[in-house]
Amino acid sequence: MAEKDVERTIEALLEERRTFDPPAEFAAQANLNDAAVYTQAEKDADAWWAAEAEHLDWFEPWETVLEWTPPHHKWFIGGKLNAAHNCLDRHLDQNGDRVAYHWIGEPGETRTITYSDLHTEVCRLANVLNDLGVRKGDRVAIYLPMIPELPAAMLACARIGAPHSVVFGGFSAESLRDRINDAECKVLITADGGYRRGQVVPLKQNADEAVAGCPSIDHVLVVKRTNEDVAWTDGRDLDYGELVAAAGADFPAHPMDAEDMLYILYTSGTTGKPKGIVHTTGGYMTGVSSTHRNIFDLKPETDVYWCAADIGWVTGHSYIVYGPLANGATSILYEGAPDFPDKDRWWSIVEEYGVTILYTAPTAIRTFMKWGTDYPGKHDLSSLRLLGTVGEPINPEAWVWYQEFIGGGKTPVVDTWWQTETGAIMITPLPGITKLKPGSGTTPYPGTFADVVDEQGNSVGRGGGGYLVLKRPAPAMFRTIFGDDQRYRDTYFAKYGNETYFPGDGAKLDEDGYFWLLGRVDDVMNVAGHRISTYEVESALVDHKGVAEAAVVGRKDPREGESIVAFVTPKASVDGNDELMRDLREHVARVIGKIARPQSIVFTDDLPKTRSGKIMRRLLRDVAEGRELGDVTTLQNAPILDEIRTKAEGLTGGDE
Ligand code: 6R9
Repeated sequence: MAEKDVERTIEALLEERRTFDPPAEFAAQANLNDAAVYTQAEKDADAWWAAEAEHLDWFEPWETVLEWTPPHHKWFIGGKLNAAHNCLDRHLDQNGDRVAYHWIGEPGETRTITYSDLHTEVCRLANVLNDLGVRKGDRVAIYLPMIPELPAAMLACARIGAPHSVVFGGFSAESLRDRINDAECKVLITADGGYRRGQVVPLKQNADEAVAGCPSIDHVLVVKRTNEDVAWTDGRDLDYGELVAAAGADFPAHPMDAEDMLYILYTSGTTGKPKGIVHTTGGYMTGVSSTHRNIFDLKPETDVYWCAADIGWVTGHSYIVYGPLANGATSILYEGAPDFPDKDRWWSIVEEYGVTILYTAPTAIRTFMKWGTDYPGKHDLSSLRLLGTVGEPINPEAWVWYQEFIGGGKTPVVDTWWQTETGAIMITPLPGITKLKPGSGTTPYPGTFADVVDEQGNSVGRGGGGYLVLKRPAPAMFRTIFGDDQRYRDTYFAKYGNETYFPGDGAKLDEDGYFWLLGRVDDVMNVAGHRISTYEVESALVDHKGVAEAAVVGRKDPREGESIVAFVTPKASVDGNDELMRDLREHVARVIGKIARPQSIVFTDDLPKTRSGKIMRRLLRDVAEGRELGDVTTLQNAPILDEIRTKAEGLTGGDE
């Protein structure tokens, strides 16, 4: 097949047939509905961000919006504010009784937490931490399940000016220890345990194991969540509930410099030790509150907003805690798994609480597709008016399914591209303005400058593909890697120079200038000299009616460079047999071209995923090439790999 044909057919897939204009009714009431916002922000990005920053409460105004000394950047120089004050105190006069979180525990209990309740809890906890010697600049580790004490702990730290380092509750003792030691945290806030799929996760036990190797930790504050017996080290371990109940309910929010550190969040690189991503206060709060208000079209008086991520990830930091609280939103906070006690748990929550905005990840959507439409079908989901997705490229089929079966065929779906490093959403539709194309993150958020470039850094232009870059800093972007600025420079700025941030993702620009995010560049395959992204082949597979989820990797092939191996999860009622295999190969040949046809297909009930739900193609590549598996510590479902490996055994011998 000629190269041009390949390009054309791949583009044909990418130029998804369907487009969706903003529904007129939605646009009429949207927070942003005039496309002039894009041109204005492009002309004067500093003015745009300054206007967005004005939505926050500042103790002292800033003098300079942006000071850019590439690769570093500082925002709102001279300004003073406090993140906890912005999330809590400023709402109290008017809206102290508004619900901040409807909390739902996995076993079924609930708690309603108003802004004023949360404020009191945070002030008391700040007093407890202060009594333990935590001062501005000291780091505090947080290792908690999805309970209200988690946002409270983050905000108590923010109130003092002590950067927090939240470690996801699903991480092991070893991961926790490495992260505590890297940031030299003084105090750890954890719980006896948490609930997941009806089981107790032994957080305190992990914490004990970790802290045994953490010389910087003076105290461990323990929330009693499960009330099971746990080991106790007198003097070091303290009962969170007892201390908070006894503490004073006043604690002034410390005025922080706009550039003071708000938190560190570790993200695992593909290799090496995790990177401590550093976020500061003024720019971060501006970015998350602006994007949350505009992209989710938040109406704080009436919306019930649910970001179903875990707070342990950046999505939870920005869009469960800081963004929504800064905007005075009412959120759902759900502790557990989507299939406990049954596979309709989320939909029963949406129905019961009248959720209006739902933000989740493609991996969850594809799982719901696999389970079938009966589960959402049992519930009234008509309260939903806007859906969002983040974390991975969303296949057009999954996007359309989401809109159809969850959004009732009427809601806009915002596909939001961003990273732990960027702090806030960077490429996204604005639901009252943007014409949507399923599978495309559409265009950069106002005040954000992105492009797609080739290996040398030249713009590929409309219709081309290459590497995604950001050409100008945005306020919520990270400032450095904790304790390792050289790694900051090497990882993100070595490729294209100090002025151009390289996120590590591949992308295409279509004829309308829409961005199609293709995932990590490490995942791009080279088939007979053609660069084909795993996303494109996966989308073609998921486009088949029998398929719920697919992961595609390239396997070294002496003849073709790489040959394509697909790992496919059929929908619940579908058999993964030879006929389906033949069908799928033909289907891919038809939608993309013969060149993209998988040489081998392995059917599997599940795919290896990180704990935040991203498919780990690197491990599937190891399986496909019959190698020993690489680092599996961030894997959520390790047993599935053995199963896949057994099924894939025949593969390594070469051709079919
Ligand atoms: C927020 C978050 C970042 C990586 C990013 C990219 C992938 C995220 C995406 C997306 C395509 C989207 N990613 N959103 N790819 N479309 N809408 O996920 O942060 O965990 O740091 O991951 O996730 O590859 O580079 P993080």
